[in-house]
Amino acid sequence: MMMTTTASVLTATETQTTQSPTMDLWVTERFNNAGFTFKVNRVVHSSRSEFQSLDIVDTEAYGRLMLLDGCVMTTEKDEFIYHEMISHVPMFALPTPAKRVLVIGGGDGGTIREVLKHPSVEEVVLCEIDGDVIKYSQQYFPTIGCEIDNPKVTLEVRDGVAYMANLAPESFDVIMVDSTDPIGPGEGLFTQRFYTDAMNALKPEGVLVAQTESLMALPEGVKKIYGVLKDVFPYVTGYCATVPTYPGALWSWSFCTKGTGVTPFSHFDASQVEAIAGDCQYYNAGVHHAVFALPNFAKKLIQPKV
Ligand code: SPD
Repeated sequence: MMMTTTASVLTATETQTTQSPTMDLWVTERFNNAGFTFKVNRVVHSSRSEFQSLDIVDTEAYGRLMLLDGCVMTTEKDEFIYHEMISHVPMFALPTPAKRVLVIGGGDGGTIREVLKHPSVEEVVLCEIDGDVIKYSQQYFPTIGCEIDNPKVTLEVRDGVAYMANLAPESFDVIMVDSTDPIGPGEGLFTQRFYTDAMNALKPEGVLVAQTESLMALPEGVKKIYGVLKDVFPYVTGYCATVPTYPGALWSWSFCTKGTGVTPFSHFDASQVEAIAGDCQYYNAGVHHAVFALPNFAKKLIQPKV
């Protein structure tokens, strides 16, 4: 997939824990020949795991921010948009409330935090390849990693591709692929093999959602991802919302089912949303409908198969 990004701007040797008042420190995510720069007040953590570099900084504008291999993964200020979108949209589309949910990636814990707002959930499996992401999110992002120790959570610290390949058929009501970008450790999570296994692991009336990248910064990548999804799933559409700190800001997620009549709206009941509305900063019944109204250029990239 054609994409260029950069290694973390902050390396271990440059790491500082206190900043002199005269020092002007900024971090930039460079993505496909454009960049988003944040003023850094403090470098909180900088390390390299078996899989990737992991940097945590306190920024002036977006609060605490986590970068993996130099790419922004989450910020305290806008994480709610991404995490509410990837979780509540599929959860409220189901014909019957979800009991078993699988999150692939998502080691920061934001997605499972949202999933656990649904009282029907008996178990959520969090399958994250990099244990350091889990560890440092719990340590440094208490409002995001807050549910990782919830007794309903089963942690699988391993490769999501291999995990998916070994699941029993029809194991989960919802599968959420909360991956990094399609380079590095996340690459396998964008393949036909992975999605074929995921379809097998999904219950007949289940929903799979995946983060499908930036409509503005990676249009050809988006097109390619949807091509793969449509080769596997009988029903594929997409939705989008603005995540200010992600490249190009206009972010997309897929909504895939086994073609058993479950669509984003077929079983949607706005009155059910009310039950958790007070706990959400972004998602509500109106948003559920609005996000599927794709701009024309996005429709061309996604070309829903419905
Ligand atoms: N370019 C950033 C894409 C990251 C998507 N996943 C973020 C993980 C947050 N739980």
